[in-house]
Amino acid sequence: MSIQWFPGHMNAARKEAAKTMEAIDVIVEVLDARVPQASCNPLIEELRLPRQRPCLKVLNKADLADPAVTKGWLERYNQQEGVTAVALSCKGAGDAAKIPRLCQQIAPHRNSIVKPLRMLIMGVPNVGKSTLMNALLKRRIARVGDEPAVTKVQQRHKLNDRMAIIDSPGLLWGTIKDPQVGLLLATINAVGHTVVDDETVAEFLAGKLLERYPARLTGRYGFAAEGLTSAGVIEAIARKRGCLLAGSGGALDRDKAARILLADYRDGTLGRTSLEVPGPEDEAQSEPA
Ligand SMILES: Nc1nc2c(ncn2[C@@H]2O[C@H](COP(=O)(O)OP(=O)(O)OP(=O)(O)O)[C@@H](O)[C@H]2O)c(=O)[nH]1
Ligand SMILES: [Mg+2]
Repeated sequence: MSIQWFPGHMNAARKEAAKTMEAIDVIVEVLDARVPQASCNPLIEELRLPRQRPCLKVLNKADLADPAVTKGWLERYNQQEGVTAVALSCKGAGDAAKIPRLCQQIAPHRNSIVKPLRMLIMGVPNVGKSTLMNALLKRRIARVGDEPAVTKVQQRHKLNDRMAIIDSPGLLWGTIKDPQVGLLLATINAVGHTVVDDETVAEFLAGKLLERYPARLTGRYGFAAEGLTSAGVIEAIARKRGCLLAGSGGALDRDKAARILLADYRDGTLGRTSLEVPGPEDEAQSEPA
């Protein structure tokens, strides 16, 4: 199953990003710390490498990820040429304030009124780009929300006389061929709801949780996870939460149970989890844009 979600504004945003990239100094690539590799958009590399723009990878939502795994990802990314990586949470007071300092280190020659430091925030949808910009500006300027494609056009703001920041719309790439990547992106709510249904995503997530964090399922919903399949997890949630289809004589409402699991995962109710771990097989993503 490949996922294709590239609404019209994304096409425009891709062109706009290519143009903006000519006149900026550092790309601030926001990733979701729970799925750092799946949320690395190959399109960003494709745009920035020919222009030799350095990149600060921000593993955002670190408050929702497993800290030990995040550390491993930081080590990996910090070894990449032209890349500096940092983990943070925009929910943490003052965490975002590290960003201008790090960008300044990456582009030390841009530090005056004549040559201000220009930072372009990019990333897949819903990773917290606009939240990060608002945190830096210490004002709620950009609209944010836990759904993909909240931001539709770029927004440029001055941080001070020597620094400017641009927020941009979340970008995906043409066709996400690797089903694992597509489902991880859908799990973090980065993909439009029209292209993948909640039950498929929730079953995928249940499989990941069974593999890595089965005790969280037991702790939250009160069933023994041992021996369950991912479809069995959705059914067990439906039973425990009394999700029944109206007028069906007691058939389980799997869709409702799926939405419960996804909501609990996305808002951190199931605890801190990392759905991808750095391993030899997770070398740089090679999906063509
Ligand atoms: N737990 C947690 N939630 C965050 C963090 N940063 C952002 N969020 C939440 O993530 C959701 C998406 O935030 P946005 O800032 O709208 O994301 P975006 O990347 O601008 O999304 P698009 O404009 O749709 O591409 C919102 O519900 C934010 O409150 C974080 O560090 N931790
Ligand atoms: Mg946004």
